[in-house]
Amino acid sequence: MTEIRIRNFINGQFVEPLSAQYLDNIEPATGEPYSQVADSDEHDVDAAVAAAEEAFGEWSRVAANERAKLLLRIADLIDRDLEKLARAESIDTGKPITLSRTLDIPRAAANFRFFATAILHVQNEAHVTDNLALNYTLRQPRGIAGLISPWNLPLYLLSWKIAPALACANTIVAKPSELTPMTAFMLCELAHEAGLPPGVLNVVQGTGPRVGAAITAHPKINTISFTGGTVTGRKVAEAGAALFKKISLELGGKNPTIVFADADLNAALSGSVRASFANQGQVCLCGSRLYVERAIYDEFVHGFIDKASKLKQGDPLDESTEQGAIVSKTQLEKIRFYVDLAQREGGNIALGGAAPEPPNARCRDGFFFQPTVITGLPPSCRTNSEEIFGPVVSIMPFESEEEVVSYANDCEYGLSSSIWTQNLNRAHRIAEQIHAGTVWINCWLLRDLRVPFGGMKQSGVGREGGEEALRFFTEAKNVCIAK
Ligand code: TXE
Repeated sequence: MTEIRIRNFINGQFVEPLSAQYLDNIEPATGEPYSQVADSDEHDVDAAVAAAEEAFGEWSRVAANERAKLLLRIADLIDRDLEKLARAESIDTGKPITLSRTLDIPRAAANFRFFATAILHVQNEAHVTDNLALNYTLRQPRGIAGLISPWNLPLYLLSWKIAPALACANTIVAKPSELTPMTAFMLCELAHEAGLPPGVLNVVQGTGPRVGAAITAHPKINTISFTGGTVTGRKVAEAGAALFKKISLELGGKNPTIVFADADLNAALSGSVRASFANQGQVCLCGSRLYVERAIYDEFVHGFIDKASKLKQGDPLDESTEQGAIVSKTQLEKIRFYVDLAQREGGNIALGGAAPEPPNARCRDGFFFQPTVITGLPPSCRTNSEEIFGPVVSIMPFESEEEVVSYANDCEYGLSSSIWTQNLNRAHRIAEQIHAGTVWINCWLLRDLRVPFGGMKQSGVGREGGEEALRFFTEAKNVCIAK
């Protein structure tokens, strides 16, 4: 299998990295390399930028209707290849194939459809300045967009950037995570098959420090959309700021889930177990701090542990698996570190806390970790403040609304939160006070592609989604005509 070589896609062609170097691409479920990924560098980025620059002239003049047709064709091809893509993503990431098939890949197609049609409904503003002038706003493509994405939802998050950038008539130099390069590689084939002109979408594979840093530092790439960790986000922001780039950063989270005693207990249990452990806790929106009102604390913790202990861990390619592998050895070690730290900080491991028995012989060296529940931690400690990004949740009791709001906000992140209560007034009251870009009430991860999406504090800068994305990938120009 390691003869599969994931190459760059530049100017409509698959090409070797100029250095001819490749990295092993490890399958998380087995711990073994299953393909090779181009270990590109700044010279490949230069070649991609040259292609994107050359393509921009014509592409930026293609009618919106034609761009929409191309994006819709890509969406149809993703649907056609759903099974192939889901399997590839499951192998690449370690996530259960059912999750790829039902969530990640269909949503990638939905992203292309959403922005294909959104671009047809854009309105331009006009402002009449008394009897002096008429102003109108032109929204024009910005040029070359640099798109950098992470490993947790590789095709979904990359398409969430590619689709609006193309819809707005930009050209692209994209870099998927070196840990999960396969679906971006497959997407290039589909874009080619759909008839996307050469140079409009370029994908350079490789590591963050070599390819990602070259993209953020490239003077001809004036727009950067990045999703990843906060530490990397800071580097991207610093490099981009020096060149006055327009930057959107979607970073980490340490999201609170708040359960009141008046919640629908069954719904809150199912919702919070899902929020804690979806994709082995490797979703930036996962709830990793769970606050439960004292009156139902014992009953809730009991029910939560019961449900979490029944999640079926297994080979990601097994149809019945609900918890797959952790994306990499490094990430697994990070999770282990935090579980040890939690114990040193006074926490009690109420469930999990270790690697499970390997589910089968194929997976004996895979990166697995049990769903883990920690109780007894003080609200402010490192385990409750730092992003772990794994199947680890800390459950704590609270007494009052005021107290739980202060716990929820006592954090440097502010990406999302979910609140479980039947009291509508309280739900609105709390939603207003929580410092987070998204507040879910009696649900989690319910996404409407039109809503602004992004984080507060160290969870990011800027908003993606719907209108926000169309604004991000265009430059507003005012034309003022004197009367
Ligand atoms: O992510 P990185 P890593 C969090 C999570 C995880 C931690 C580190 O807590 O444990 O981040 O994960 C590219 N210039 N999240 O190291 O490095 C990199 O190649 C430009 C949260 O795997 O942030 C990849 O394509 N780019 C998160 C992308 O940045 C650089 C999802 C993200 O990788 C770069 C992933 C550089 N100097 C991790 N260095 C979320 N919020 O969804 C790396 N990259």
